[in-house]
Amino acid sequence: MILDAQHPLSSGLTADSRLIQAYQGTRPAVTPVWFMRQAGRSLPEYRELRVGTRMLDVCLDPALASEISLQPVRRHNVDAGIFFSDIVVPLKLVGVDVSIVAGKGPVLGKAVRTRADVDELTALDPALLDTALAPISAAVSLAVSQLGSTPLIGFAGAPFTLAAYLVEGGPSKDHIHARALMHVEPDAWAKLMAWTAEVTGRFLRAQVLAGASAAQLFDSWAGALSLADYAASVAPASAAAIAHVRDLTYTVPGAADGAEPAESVETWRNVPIVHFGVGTGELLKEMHNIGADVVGVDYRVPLDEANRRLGGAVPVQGNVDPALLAAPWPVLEAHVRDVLERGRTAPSHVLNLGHGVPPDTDPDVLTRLVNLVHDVSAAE
Ligand code: 1CP
Repeated sequence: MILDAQHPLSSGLTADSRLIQAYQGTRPAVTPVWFMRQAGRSLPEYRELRVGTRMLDVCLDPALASEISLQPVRRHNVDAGIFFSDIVVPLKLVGVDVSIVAGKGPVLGKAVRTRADVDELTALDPALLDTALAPISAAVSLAVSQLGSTPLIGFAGAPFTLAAYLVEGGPSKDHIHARALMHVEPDAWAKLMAWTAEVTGRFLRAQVLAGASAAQLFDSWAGALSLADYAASVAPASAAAIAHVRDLTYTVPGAADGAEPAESVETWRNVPIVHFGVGTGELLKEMHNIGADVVGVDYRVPLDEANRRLGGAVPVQGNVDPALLAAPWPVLEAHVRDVLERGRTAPSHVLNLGHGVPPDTDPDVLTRLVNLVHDVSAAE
């Protein structure tokens, strides 16, 4: 499907931005930078807005969700906004009993542990999201209208990471119940994954249609899986989730001018899709193969090695160790320069953290880091 003419990728507003260039595999003159979990926790202006509110209520309030998405862009001069929401929002909107407990994370009213539990959950009709996602679309449109030429990244949880919360009933270290269900009840597992892929895929598509210029799938807990289990029991559902945005295209404005007819086909682009996981060094190739354009790398695998594992042809995103944000500036600076250098081995690189911003991070360190990345990469 072609994005409508007002979409910032189609209108050309964000299509030439550093972020979209890098995601499309072209190295821009200056390396783009944004931070996972940049919206929220570490910003005093976020904590001020959040007083007396519940996380999921805020996610469903378009004015608040939009404002929080913009806060880090204003403050840090990052090259992208990420939409403020949570991976469990589409579960809530389709009727799952889930809340976000402060200091803990998503907690389910009832864990999905048996075949009967899966049948009960999957009886909730994902088509309900056609209307239930309206506040999400409204929040994205509002944020995009204020971001101008800075792209907004839409996101969703990958089916495994969502299933991990559904089956465990909340946060978990080893995801043992989810991994057990995969083998004890393979049919129920497949049904759960297919349902989750549809729910999360619709959430992602709604954000892109409302104006997000890129889409990131977070498989935060896929690092708990062996490569064999990932490939057989998880990757097909992640591919199904991504398929909800894989067909969305735009043309690069003006690029067809003067081009030979045969060249003009090259002006068509897919909305770029990023796939990120934690502890997924062994899975990088599979994570690319499910239909991603860009692979997000956590802090454990250096980018030159990640690039080698990916065959040298895939744009990478990452991977400053979030722990180093607390280190003395010269230590952090040396680390960031090293990440930039290793990132130069890949076709293109978007600098990010290897996981989210820790809540106690000094926001001024993030601003200084953005300037460093822009200055160092511009001088190369
Ligand atoms: O009260 C609060 O402020 C709650 C803290 C919080 C915030 C700010 C949660 C609860 N979610 C969010 C927002 C959020 N979640 C964003 C938008 C902000 C941004 O990135 O700038 C995004 C992209 C997410 C995605 C998310 N939620 C992931 C994937 C990314 C990752 O960090 O791995 C995961 C795993 C979640 C679940 C979740 N939601 C909240 C918490 C504390 C957690 C993790 C819990 C756990 O450890 O299992």
